[in-house]
Amino acid sequence: MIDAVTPAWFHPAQLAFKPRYEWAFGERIDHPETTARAESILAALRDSDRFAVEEPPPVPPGTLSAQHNGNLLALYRTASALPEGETFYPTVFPKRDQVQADPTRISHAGAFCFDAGTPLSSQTWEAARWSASCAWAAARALKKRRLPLTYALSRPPGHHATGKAFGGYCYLNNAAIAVSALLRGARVTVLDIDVHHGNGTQSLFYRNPRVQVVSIHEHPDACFPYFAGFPNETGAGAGSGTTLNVTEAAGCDGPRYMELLERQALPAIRAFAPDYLVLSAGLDTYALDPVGHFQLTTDDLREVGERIGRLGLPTVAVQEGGYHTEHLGRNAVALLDGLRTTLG
Ligand code: OKP
Ligand code: ZN
Repeated sequence: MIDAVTPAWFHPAQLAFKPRYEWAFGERIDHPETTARAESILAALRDSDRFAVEEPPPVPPGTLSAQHNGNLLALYRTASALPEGETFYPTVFPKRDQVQADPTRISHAGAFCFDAGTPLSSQTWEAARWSASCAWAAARALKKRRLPLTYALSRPPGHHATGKAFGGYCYLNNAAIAVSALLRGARVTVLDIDVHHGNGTQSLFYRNPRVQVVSIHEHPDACFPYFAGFPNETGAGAGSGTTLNVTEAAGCDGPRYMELLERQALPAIRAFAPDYLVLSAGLDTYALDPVGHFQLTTDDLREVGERIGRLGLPTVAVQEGGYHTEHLGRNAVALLDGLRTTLG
Protein backbone atom coordinates (compact mmCIF):
# COMPACT_ATOMS: atom_id res chain seq x y z
CA MET A 1 0.00 0.00 0.00
CA ILE A 2 1.39 3.41 -0.99
CA ASP A 3 0.56 6.16 1.49
CA ALA A 4 2.60 8.95 -0.13
CA VAL A 5 1.30 11.03 -3.02
CA THR A 6 2.11 9.58 -6.46
CA PRO A 7 3.88 12.06 -8.76
CA ALA A 8 2.44 12.56 -12.24
CA TRP A 9 3.88 14.52 -15.18
CA PHE A 10 2.07 16.72 -17.69
CA HIS A 11 2.96 19.82 -19.72
CA PRO A 12 0.30 22.26 -21.02
CA ALA A 13 2.04 22.42 -24.43
CA GLN A 14 0.74 18.86 -24.98
CA LEU A 15 -2.67 20.51 -25.52
CA ALA A 16 -1.49 22.64 -28.48
CA PHE A 17 -1.92 19.79 -30.98
CA LYS A 18 -5.52 19.13 -32.04
CA PRO A 19 -5.93 16.47 -34.73
CA ARG A 20 -9.37 17.02 -36.28
CA TYR A 21 -10.19 13.82 -38.16
CA GLU A 22 -8.76 10.53 -39.32
CA TRP A 23 -9.32 8.38 -42.37
CA ALA A 24 -10.71 5.04 -41.23
CA PHE A 25 -11.69 2.57 -43.97
CA GLY A 26 -12.35 5.39 -46.40
CA GLU A 27 -14.50 7.30 -43.92
CA ARG A 28 -13.59 10.63 -42.39
CA ILE A 29 -14.29 10.36 -38.65
CA ASP A 30 -13.74 12.81 -35.80
CA HIS A 31 -10.29 12.18 -34.41
CA PRO A 32 -10.57 10.18 -31.15
CA GLU A 33 -7.20 11.37 -29.79
CA THR A 34 -8.41 14.74 -28.48
CA THR A 35 -7.02 17.21 -25.98
CA ALA A 36 -10.15 16.58 -23.88
CA ARG A 37 -8.68 13.16 -23.06
CA ALA A 38 -5.75 14.71 -21.24
CA GLU A 39 -8.02 17.26 -19.58
CA SER A 40 -10.27 14.48 -18.27
CA ILE A 41 -7.31 12.69 -16.71
CA LEU A 42 -5.84 15.90 -15.33
CA ALA A 43 -9.13 16.83 -13.67
CA ALA A 44 -9.48 13.38 -12.09
CA LEU A 45 -5.90 13.44 -10.77
CA ARG A 46 -6.46 16.89 -9.28
CA ASP A 47 -9.83 15.92 -7.75
CA SER A 48 -8.15 13.15 -5.80
CA ASP A 49 -5.66 13.85 -3.02
CA ARG A 50 -3.36 11.02 -4.07
CA PHE A 51 -1.51 12.57 -7.03
CA ALA A 52 0.74 15.60 -7.54
CA VAL A 53 1.08 16.90 -11.10
CA GLU A 54 4.46 18.34 -12.12
CA GLU A 55 5.79 19.80 -15.38
CA PRO A 56 8.68 17.80 -16.85
CA PRO A 57 11.96 19.29 -18.06
CA PRO A 58 12.49 18.79 -21.82
CA VAL A 59 13.73 15.32 -22.81
CA PRO A 60 17.32 15.57 -24.12
CA PRO A 61 17.55 15.37 -27.93
CA GLY A 62 20.03 12.48 -27.65
CA THR A 63 17.43 10.44 -25.75
CA LEU A 64 15.00 10.86 -28.66
CA SER A 65 17.59 10.09 -31.33
CA ALA A 66 18.59 6.91 -29.45
CA GLN A 67 15.10 5.53 -30.25
CA HIS A 68 14.15 7.33 -33.47
CA ASN A 69 15.76 7.76 -36.86
CA GLY A 70 17.13 11.25 -37.63
CA ASN A 71 15.00 11.57 -40.75
CA LEU A 72 11.81 10.93 -38.78
CA LEU A 73 12.77 13.64 -36.29
CA ALA A 74 13.74 15.93 -39.19
CA LEU A 75 10.28 15.42 -40.71
CA TYR A 76 8.65 16.55 -37.44
CA ARG A 77 10.69 19.76 -37.64
CA THR A 78 9.55 20.19 -41.24
CA ALA A 79 5.94 19.82 -40.07
CA SER A 80 6.54 22.50 -37.43
CA ALA A 81 6.85 24.99 -40.31
CA LEU A 82 3.41 24.12 -41.74
CA PRO A 83 1.12 27.17 -41.93
CA GLU A 84 -0.99 27.69 -38.81
CA GLY A 85 -4.23 25.71 -39.08
CA GLU A 86 -3.00 23.46 -41.89
CA THR A 87 -2.86 19.71 -41.29
CA PHE A 88 -1.06 17.17 -43.46
CA TYR A 89 -2.49 13.67 -43.88
CA PRO A 90 -0.09 11.34 -45.66
CA THR A 91 -1.85 9.41 -48.42
CA VAL A 92 1.12 8.06 -50.40
CA PHE A 93 3.08 5.33 -48.63
CA PRO A 94 6.05 4.31 -50.78
CA LYS A 95 7.62 0.88 -50.53
CA ARG A 96 11.30 0.49 -49.87
CA ASP A 97 12.23 0.11 -53.54
CA GLN A 98 10.38 3.29 -54.52
CA VAL A 99 11.94 5.69 -52.10
CA GLN A 100 13.94 8.84 -52.42
CA ALA A 101 12.55 10.16 -49.18
CA ASP A 102 13.35 13.75 -48.24
CA PRO A 103 12.30 14.67 -44.69
CA THR A 104 12.47 18.41 -45.50
CA ARG A 105 9.42 17.98 -47.78
CA ILE A 106 6.05 17.52 -46.09
CA SER A 107 4.82 15.80 -49.27
CA HIS A 108 7.20 12.94 -48.42
CA ALA A 109 5.69 12.36 -44.96
CA GLY A 110 4.18 9.04 -46.10
CA ALA A 111 7.67 7.57 -46.30
CA PHE A 112 7.90 7.93 -42.51
CA CYS A 113 4.35 6.91 -41.67
CA PHE A 114 2.25 3.72 -41.75
CA ASP A 115 -1.37 4.83 -41.56
CA ALA A 116 -3.76 7.62 -42.54
CA GLY A 117 -5.00 8.40 -39.04
CA THR A 118 -1.98 10.24 -37.76
CA PRO A 119 -1.79 13.81 -39.08
CA LEU A 120 0.96 16.39 -38.85
CA SER A 121 0.55 20.07 -38.05
CA SER A 122 2.79 22.88 -36.83
CA GLN A 123 1.94 21.80 -33.26
CA THR A 124 2.63 18.07 -33.53
CA TRP A 125 6.33 18.11 -32.68
CA GLU A 126 5.85 20.39 -29.69
CA ALA A 127 3.10 18.20 -28.20
CA ALA A 128 4.87 14.91 -28.95
CA ARG A 129 8.13 16.17 -27.46
CA TRP A 130 6.44 17.18 -24.19
CA SER A 131 4.52 13.90 -24.14
CA ALA A 132 7.84 12.04 -24.39
CA SER A 133 9.31 14.38 -21.77
CA CYS A 134 6.62 13.23 -19.30
CA ALA A 135 7.61 9.58 -19.79
CA TRP A 136 11.31 10.41 -19.48
CA ALA A 137 10.80 12.49 -16.30
CA ALA A 138 8.53 9.86 -14.72
CA ALA A 139 11.08 7.11 -15.39
CA ARG A 140 13.99 9.19 -14.08
CA ALA A 141 12.12 10.03 -10.89
CA LEU A 142 11.23 6.36 -10.38
CA LYS A 143 14.91 5.46 -10.50
CA LYS A 144 16.53 8.48 -8.84
CA ARG A 145 13.99 8.90 -6.05
CA ARG A 146 13.54 5.12 -5.63
CA LEU A 147 9.76 5.46 -5.83
CA PRO A 148 7.33 2.54 -6.11
CA LEU A 149 5.14 4.26 -8.73
CA THR A 150 5.20 7.25 -11.09
CA TYR A 151 2.77 8.27 -13.84
CA ALA A 152 3.31 10.03 -17.17
CA LEU A 153 0.19 11.69 -18.54
CA SER A 154 1.57 11.25 -22.03
CA ARG A 155 -0.54 12.52 -24.90
CA PRO A 156 -0.22 11.99 -27.84
CA PRO A 157 0.36 8.29 -27.13
CA GLY A 158 3.50 6.42 -28.22
CA HIS A 159 3.37 2.63 -28.44
CA HIS A 160 2.76 2.41 -32.20
CA ALA A 161 5.69 4.69 -33.10
CA THR A 162 8.66 2.67 -34.41
CA GLY A 163 12.24 3.80 -34.87
CA LYS A 164 11.50 5.02 -38.38
CA ALA A 165 7.77 5.64 -38.62
CA PHE A 166 4.80 7.31 -36.96
CA GLY A 167 1.24 5.94 -37.01
CA GLY A 168 -1.68 4.90 -34.81
CA TYR A 169 -1.87 8.44 -33.31
CA CYS A 170 1.75 7.99 -32.10
CA TYR A 171 4.84 10.05 -33.02
CA LEU A 172 7.48 9.34 -30.39
CA ASN A 173 7.58 6.07 -28.45
CA ASN A 174 7.09 7.35 -24.91
CA ALA A 175 7.34 3.90 -23.29
CA ALA A 176 10.63 3.17 -25.09
CA ILE A 177 11.98 6.50 -23.90
CA ALA A 178 11.01 5.53 -20.33
CA VAL A 179 12.82 2.21 -20.79
CA SER A 180 15.95 4.00 -21.96
CA ALA A 181 15.97 6.09 -18.76
CA LEU A 182 15.90 2.91 -16.63
CA LEU A 183 18.08 0.52 -18.57
CA ARG A 184 21.58 1.31 -17.35
CA GLY A 185 22.67 -1.71 -15.32
CA ALA A 186 19.10 -3.02 -15.19
CA ARG A 187 16.58 -5.20 -16.98
CA VAL A 188 13.17 -3.79 -17.82
CA THR A 189 9.79 -5.24 -18.75
CA VAL A 190 7.23 -3.29 -20.77
CA LEU A 191 3.72 -4.55 -20.05
CA ASP A 192 1.33 -3.06 -22.61
CA ILE A 193 -2.33 -3.25 -21.57
CA ASP A 194 -3.67 -0.98 -24.32
CA VAL A 195 -6.31 -2.88 -26.34
CA HIS A 196 -4.10 -2.43 -29.44
CA HIS A 197 -0.78 -4.15 -29.95
CA GLY A 198 2.18 -1.84 -29.35
CA ASN A 199 3.97 -2.67 -32.58
CA GLY A 200 6.43 0.21 -32.18
CA THR A 201 7.59 -0.83 -28.73
CA GLN A 202 7.86 -4.46 -29.85
CA SER A 203 10.00 -3.59 -32.86
CA LEU A 204 12.33 -1.28 -30.90
CA PHE A 205 13.25 -4.06 -28.43
CA TYR A 206 12.68 -7.18 -30.55
CA ARG A 207 16.33 -8.25 -30.44
CA ASN A 208 17.16 -6.82 -27.01
CA PRO A 209 17.70 -9.49 -24.32
CA ARG A 210 17.49 -6.92 -21.49
CA VAL A 211 14.03 -5.62 -22.38
CA GLN A 212 11.03 -7.91 -22.23
CA VAL A 213 7.89 -6.75 -24.06
CA VAL A 214 4.60 -8.34 -22.96
CA SER A 215 1.32 -7.20 -24.49
CA ILE A 216 -2.31 -8.19 -24.04
CA HIS A 217 -4.45 -6.97 -26.92
CA GLU A 218 -7.23 -7.72 -29.36
CA HIS A 219 -6.00 -10.19 -31.98
CA PRO A 220 -4.57 -8.33 -35.00
CA ASP A 221 -6.61 -10.46 -37.43
CA ALA A 222 -9.47 -8.05 -36.76
CA CYS A 223 -7.86 -5.06 -35.10
CA PHE A 224 -5.33 -2.29 -35.65
CA PRO A 225 -2.35 -2.51 -36.25
CA TYR A 226 -3.22 -5.66 -38.29
CA PHE A 227 0.40 -6.41 -39.30
CA ALA A 228 1.95 -7.23 -35.93
CA GLY A 229 1.07 -8.55 -32.49
CA PHE A 230 0.55 -12.21 -33.41
CA PRO A 231 1.38 -14.85 -30.79
CA ASN A 232 4.13 -16.34 -32.98
CA GLU A 233 6.20 -13.13 -32.65
CA THR A 234 8.50 -13.99 -29.74
CA GLY A 235 11.68 -11.95 -30.28
CA ALA A 236 14.77 -12.58 -32.38
CA GLY A 237 18.51 -13.07 -32.08
CA ALA A 238 19.77 -12.40 -28.56
CA GLY A 239 16.22 -11.28 -27.74
CA SER A 240 14.60 -14.60 -28.66
CA GLY A 241 11.90 -15.37 -26.11
CA THR A 242 11.69 -11.84 -24.69
CA THR A 243 8.52 -10.85 -26.58
CA LEU A 244 5.10 -12.22 -25.56
CA ASN A 245 1.86 -11.43 -27.36
CA VAL A 246 -1.29 -12.48 -25.55
CA THR A 247 -4.31 -12.05 -27.81
CA GLU A 248 -8.06 -12.33 -27.38
CA ALA A 249 -11.07 -11.81 -29.63
CA ALA A 250 -13.38 -8.81 -29.45
CA GLY A 251 -15.71 -8.97 -26.46
CA CYS A 252 -13.10 -10.03 -23.90
CA ASP A 253 -14.57 -9.24 -20.46
CA GLY A 254 -13.08 -8.66 -17.02
CA PRO A 255 -12.92 -12.29 -15.80
CA ARG A 256 -11.35 -13.48 -19.05
CA TYR A 257 -8.87 -10.58 -18.97
CA MET A 258 -7.82 -11.50 -15.42
CA GLU A 259 -7.15 -15.04 -16.66
CA LEU A 260 -4.92 -13.79 -19.47
CA LEU A 261 -3.04 -11.65 -16.95
CA GLU A 262 -2.64 -14.34 -14.29
CA ARG A 263 -2.00 -17.35 -16.53
CA GLN A 264 0.16 -15.79 -19.24
CA ALA A 265 1.41 -12.22 -18.83
CA LEU A 266 2.33 -12.05 -15.13
CA PRO A 267 4.07 -15.48 -14.95
CA ALA A 268 6.23 -14.52 -17.95
CA ILE A 269 7.22 -11.28 -16.20
CA ARG A 270 8.04 -13.10 -12.94
CA ALA A 271 10.20 -15.55 -14.90
CA PHE A 272 12.11 -12.70 -16.58
CA ALA A 273 12.59 -11.08 -13.15
CA PRO A 274 13.15 -7.48 -14.30
CA ASP A 275 14.30 -4.59 -12.10
CA TYR A 276 11.62 -2.19 -13.38
CA LEU A 277 8.22 -2.27 -15.03
CA VAL A 278 7.11 0.20 -17.70
CA LEU A 279 3.32 -0.10 -17.93
CA SER A 280 1.92 1.08 -21.26
CA ALA A 281 -1.33 2.11 -19.66
CA GLY A 282 -3.91 2.15 -22.40
CA LEU A 283 -7.49 2.39 -21.10
CA ASP A 284 -9.24 1.51 -24.36
CA THR A 285 -10.09 -1.97 -23.01
CA TYR A 286 -12.99 -0.15 -21.32
CA ALA A 287 -16.42 -1.46 -22.33
CA LEU A 288 -17.71 1.95 -23.48
CA ASP A 289 -14.56 2.85 -25.41
CA PRO A 290 -15.50 4.07 -28.91
CA VAL A 291 -12.32 2.59 -30.49
CA GLY A 292 -11.61 -0.67 -28.61
CA HIS A 293 -13.75 -3.82 -28.52
CA PHE A 294 -13.07 -5.27 -25.05
CA GLN A 295 -15.57 -5.15 -22.19
CA LEU A 296 -13.72 -4.13 -19.02
CA THR A 297 -15.42 -2.04 -16.35
CA THR A 298 -13.86 0.67 -14.22
CA ASP A 299 -13.68 -1.84 -11.33
CA ASP A 300 -11.94 -4.32 -13.64
CA LEU A 301 -9.32 -1.68 -14.45
CA ARG A 302 -8.72 -1.15 -10.72
CA GLU A 303 -8.33 -4.92 -10.31
CA VAL A 304 -5.90 -5.04 -13.24
CA GLY A 305 -3.84 -2.42 -11.40
CA GLU A 306 -3.95 -4.44 -8.17
CA ARG A 307 -2.82 -7.61 -9.92
CA ILE A 308 0.03 -5.85 -11.74
CA GLY A 309 1.10 -4.18 -8.50
CA ARG A 310 1.51 -7.60 -6.87
CA LEU A 311 4.58 -8.08 -9.07
CA GLY A 312 6.19 -5.75 -6.53
CA LEU A 313 8.23 -3.98 -9.23
CA PRO A 314 9.00 -0.24 -9.29
CA THR A 315 6.54 0.85 -11.97
CA VAL A 316 6.25 3.81 -14.31
CA ALA A 317 2.80 3.97 -15.85
CA VAL A 318 2.85 5.72 -19.23
CA GLN A 319 -0.53 6.75 -20.63
CA GLU A 320 -1.37 5.26 -24.04
CA GLY A 321 -4.89 5.04 -25.54
CA GLY A 322 -8.36 5.36 -24.00
CA TYR A 323 -11.01 7.33 -25.86
CA HIS A 324 -14.11 7.45 -23.68
CA THR A 325 -13.33 11.02 -22.70
CA GLU A 326 -15.92 11.38 -19.98
CA HIS A 327 -14.88 8.26 -18.05
CA LEU A 328 -11.20 8.38 -18.97
CA GLY A 329 -10.03 10.30 -15.91
CA ARG A 330 -11.99 8.03 -13.59
CA ASN A 331 -10.52 4.96 -15.31
CA ALA A 332 -6.96 6.29 -15.12
CA VAL A 333 -7.37 6.95 -11.39
CA ALA A 334 -8.91 3.48 -10.91
CA LEU A 335 -5.94 1.77 -12.56
CA LEU A 336 -3.45 3.89 -10.59
CA ASP A 337 -5.34 3.35 -7.33
CA GLY A 338 -5.19 -0.39 -7.99
CA LEU A 339 -1.43 -0.16 -8.38
CA ARG A 340 -1.17 1.97 -5.21
CA THR A 341 -3.09 -0.65 -3.24
CA THR A 342 -0.62 -3.45 -3.86
CA LEU A 343 2.69 -1.62 -4.51
CA GLY A 344 4.94 -0.01 -1.96
C1 OKP B 1 -4.03 4.01 -30.93
B1 OKP B 1 -3.75 3.47 -29.54
C2 OKP B 1 -10.32 2.11 -37.38
C3 OKP B 1 -9.13 3.02 -37.46
C4 OKP B 1 -8.08 2.60 -36.50
C5 OKP B 1 -6.12 3.48 -35.37
C6 OKP B 1 -6.28 3.16 -33.92
C7 OKP B 1 -5.07 3.62 -33.17
C8 OKP B 1 -5.12 3.31 -31.70
N1 OKP B 1 -11.48 2.79 -36.93
N2 OKP B 1 -7.35 3.74 -36.07
O1 OKP B 1 -3.25 2.16 -29.49
O2 OKP B 1 -4.84 3.59 -28.60
ZN1 ZN C 1 -5.09 1.62 -28.20
